Amino acid sequence: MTSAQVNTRTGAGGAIQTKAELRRITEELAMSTKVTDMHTHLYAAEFGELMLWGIDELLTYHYLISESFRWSEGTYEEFWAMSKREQADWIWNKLFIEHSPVSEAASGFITILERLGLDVSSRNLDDYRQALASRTTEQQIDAVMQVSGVEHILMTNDPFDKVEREVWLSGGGKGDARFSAALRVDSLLNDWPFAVREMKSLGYEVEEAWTEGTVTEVKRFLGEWIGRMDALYLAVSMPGDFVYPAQDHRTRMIDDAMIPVCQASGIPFALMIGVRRRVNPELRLAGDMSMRSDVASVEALCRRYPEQKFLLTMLARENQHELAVLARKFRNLMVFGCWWFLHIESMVEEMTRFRIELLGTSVIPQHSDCRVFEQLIYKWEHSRRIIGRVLADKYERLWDSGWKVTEEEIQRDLDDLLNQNFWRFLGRAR
Ligand code: FIX
Ligand code: ZN
Repeated sequence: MTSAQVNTRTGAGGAIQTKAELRRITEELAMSTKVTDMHTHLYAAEFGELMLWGIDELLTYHYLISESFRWSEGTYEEFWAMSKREQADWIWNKLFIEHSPVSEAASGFITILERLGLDVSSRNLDDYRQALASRTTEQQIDAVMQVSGVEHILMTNDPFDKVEREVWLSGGGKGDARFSAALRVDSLLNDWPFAVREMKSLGYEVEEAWTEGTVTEVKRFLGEWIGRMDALYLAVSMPGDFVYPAQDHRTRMIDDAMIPVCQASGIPFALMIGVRRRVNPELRLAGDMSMRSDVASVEALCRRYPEQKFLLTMLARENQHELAVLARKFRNLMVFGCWWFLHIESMVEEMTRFRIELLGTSVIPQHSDCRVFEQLIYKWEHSRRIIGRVLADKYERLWDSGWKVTEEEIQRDLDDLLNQNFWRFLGRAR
């Protein structure tokens, strides 16, 4: 923001006159500051079918699928046999018509409709479908980024996904400067036999035994894909029982291959810890559960590799405070986001509050984890409101003691939280 813009908000001189004005400005800037969304499952338009958007994709979001089944006595097979449009109709009836859409994900859909200028009061799903039908993917990306104030999006990129791999191997994937890649390596750590088969089929000479040759080839695989994607970080999600160090495959993979490659490429390693996959396999993607994790394993990694940066989020509420305390001890640790089941207003409020109380503004308070493009609208709007409120409370406390933050300082702090902390941690300050 330029100082000219700053002055229009506060009047002459840019000084904030009252506590009410301090709160208003903070909350307004929290809503309008541009965001870097550092973990999503969104794609640029050139990824074709992987780029999900529109009413039916929104309604069949896996968060809403699991919520709908709470109201159903039908079989899972019946649901999965339906077309996407039928599934969307079914979910709409269960969560929006037969019951009120008060959950975070359901109310988020209403926020999206409203911000897209659709008549929420009509409750006419076909009208909503119709209204979006004439848009192109590119137009919708532009419109949603504009409405949500999201300026830059990190994708989640998996070379073992056939559709995605073709885009990268044909030289695509980097055509839209608003999107960057993150190399996702879950199966290398969590399903090694599968990863071996996949890497072999791509021409890497690996075997299940942890031989010197395999280590060399895994490093070559990681290095080549980081280069091909210009990946900004290496990422993995881990179950809560991940322990480091241990006499196991994960520790060998991290020590011998992943950390050396991250260091050679100068990129952080992002760990998302605390997911128990498929506790109800019938729900497919919606069947994952949260699980408490071992913060001491993160401590061991940060201590052992002080030159390596770690981006860290955990899924269990019970781990959050300890993780924030750990970030006070290790500057190579950046805590980020309120992940998945924590991305609900009460948890965002609680976590944002104590993270700021423990770490000041040196944290990345949120990422969206969106899978469907328009979700950027609600996920960021709901979180921005909370971040603004928490920050305003803290500035008011300072005001009472005679420390008056200026509008420029508020803008700087919000820019750090929503944008710069990520880029600075990467060593790519913008
Ligand atoms: O592992 C992840 O990146 C998770 O965020 C996803 O697997 C999960 O399905 C999700 O969409 C959570 O928001
Ligand atoms: Zn995710």
